[in-house]
Amino acid sequence: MNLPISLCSRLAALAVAAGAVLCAGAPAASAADNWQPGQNVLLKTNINYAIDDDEYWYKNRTSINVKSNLGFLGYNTKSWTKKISRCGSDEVRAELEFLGSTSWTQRVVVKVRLNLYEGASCDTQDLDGQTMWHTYVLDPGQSVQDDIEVWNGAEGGDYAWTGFDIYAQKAW
Ligand SMILES: [Ca+2]
Ligand SMILES: [Ca+2]
Repeated sequence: MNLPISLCSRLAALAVAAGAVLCAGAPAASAADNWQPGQNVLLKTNINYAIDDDEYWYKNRTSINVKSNLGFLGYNTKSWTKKISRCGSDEVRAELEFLGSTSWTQRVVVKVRLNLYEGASCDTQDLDGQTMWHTYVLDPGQSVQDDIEVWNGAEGGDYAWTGFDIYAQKAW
């Protein structure tokens, strides 16, 4: 007997609800195929900070560029966190927080959020602002650019902006 729709289409329709389509011919992540066991990816970043310390009569802006290696990811290193912070006007600290991991499909997953601390000094632990996590998925060799901003949600008009890129350099 002939089915009105193919078995594949039926499976696909069912799978949509589960968030996956399993039929042959579906697009696959091919760029990650060359990431072999024992190979690592070195994540690098280039960050531009703009940090505003809101004083009574004026805003004092500090602009800083930071280039840094975030760490390796691969078959042996599955995850890490790294925080890179800079201070403006001796009392407002913008901290870009990175959470890197290797997915089960061997892709690089980087989550980024921006934290703003403001207090009596650059060492203050008074967290006055925090963004949601921004998630980026990369294959080896790929990069991404974005920017994130955060306000002091507790007091005053302090503000921080970061524009950054993240590069998943093949370490092989
Ligand atoms: Ca201030
Ligand atoms: Ca504060």
